[in-house]
Amino acid sequence: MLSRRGFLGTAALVGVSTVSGRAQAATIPEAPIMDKATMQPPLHPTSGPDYRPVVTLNGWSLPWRMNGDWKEFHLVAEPVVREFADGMKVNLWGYNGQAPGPTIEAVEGDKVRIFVTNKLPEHTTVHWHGMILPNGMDGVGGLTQPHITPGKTFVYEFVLKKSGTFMYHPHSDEMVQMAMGMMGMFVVHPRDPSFRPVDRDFVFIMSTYLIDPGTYLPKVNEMTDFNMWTWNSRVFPGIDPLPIRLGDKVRVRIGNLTMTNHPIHAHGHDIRVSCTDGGWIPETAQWPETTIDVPVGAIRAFDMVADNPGDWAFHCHKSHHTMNAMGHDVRNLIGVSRKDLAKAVGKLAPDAMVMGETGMAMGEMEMPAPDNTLPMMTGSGQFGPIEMGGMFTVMKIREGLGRDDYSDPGPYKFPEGTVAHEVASVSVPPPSSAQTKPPMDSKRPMKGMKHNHTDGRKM
Ligand SMILES: [Cu+2]
Repeated sequence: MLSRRGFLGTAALVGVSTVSGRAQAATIPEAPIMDKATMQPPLHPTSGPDYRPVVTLNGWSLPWRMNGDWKEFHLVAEPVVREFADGMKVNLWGYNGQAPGPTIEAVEGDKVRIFVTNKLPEHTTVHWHGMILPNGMDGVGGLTQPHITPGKTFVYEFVLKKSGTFMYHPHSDEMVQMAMGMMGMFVVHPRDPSFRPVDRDFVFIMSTYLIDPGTYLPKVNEMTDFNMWTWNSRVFPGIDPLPIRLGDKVRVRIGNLTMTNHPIHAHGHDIRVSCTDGGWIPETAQWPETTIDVPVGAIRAFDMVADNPGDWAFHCHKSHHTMNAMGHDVRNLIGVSRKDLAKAVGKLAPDAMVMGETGMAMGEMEMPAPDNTLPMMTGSGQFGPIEMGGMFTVMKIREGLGRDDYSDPGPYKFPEGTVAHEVASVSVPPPSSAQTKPPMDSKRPMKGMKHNHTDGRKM
């Protein structure tokens, strides 16, 4: 919920257009603050042209007020605590209480006035990624404007020339500020509501972090070796599912402000790129896909018809990106006797993790977990462990969901006889351990090694 920390609430903010005159025009609208990382219901417009609002995974849309014919928003850049999933909180920088910041929604042709207050310990700016606007509103510190020093408020004013999907982020000490989570999505709805309308419109932005297990702060100088792959600074199982009514037309808009591309894969449906940060793709130029690559510093929105009921996995297809911390720098020990190796490794590095001898599936990895981190793969479904993390969630397509109902409908009830199952009459013997042993005598005790019992906590 929005906190009322001295601020106007949604209802009070939206559609208020009473202010006019020099004194009032100089006032700055209150800045709503969000204190939760759960998906907030869509924010329907109560003034101006109508549109179907988006829903931000684990996020919210920023309320505004009308001031004459200007739509006014107020972003506050500030340190925040973001929960990545149950069991892990991270000190980030963000906007209005969360990282990423709230989604800004407006309509093509709107005049927007966006106040930005800097409550960070260093200067910042806001760049409106993909927007066609006057040069002096582009938010590049030093190049197109002075940096916003701590404690100051700047105002950006521009007209939204085109509809589509955009982002905002600092252009000021970028490496640090984006690595600390400063970013958000900016959706501009078409002025003509009959232009490619959809029933459900989801939004999220991708960011990555290197956060050592047991610590609370990202290492901002890292360029390639991240261990937290997030959608809206959340990781599975902390990422909201996408509840969808069977038959709905669905749009998913995805921004990428990480250091690498993400091939986003939808199960059970074909999807088509409908929009990028450059604009709408003509329908004649679209083609069916099941995986859409989202390049660095770019947006891909895809449309689909949700005509296949079920719990459909929806994830980045880079397998390391559906893992949480501690999944890296682990040696491949498939086929190696773990008993001897765990002893040897445990002696040298008591907290080290040893890959299971048959793989890394749930139950094969054992080690004590430090505070404030997450198992590398986790989550469970109605049939057992899901063994995922990071950039993974589920499209839950169900008959008869209410129009604005985004609550989790629970696990899918599979029609009888439609689930893959064990065949009782055919039995294949499991590989004997002798077949997978390395060609050395692993039974011989290793010199100087003692048993090192862990506390048995499973990953
Ligand atoms: Cu990825």
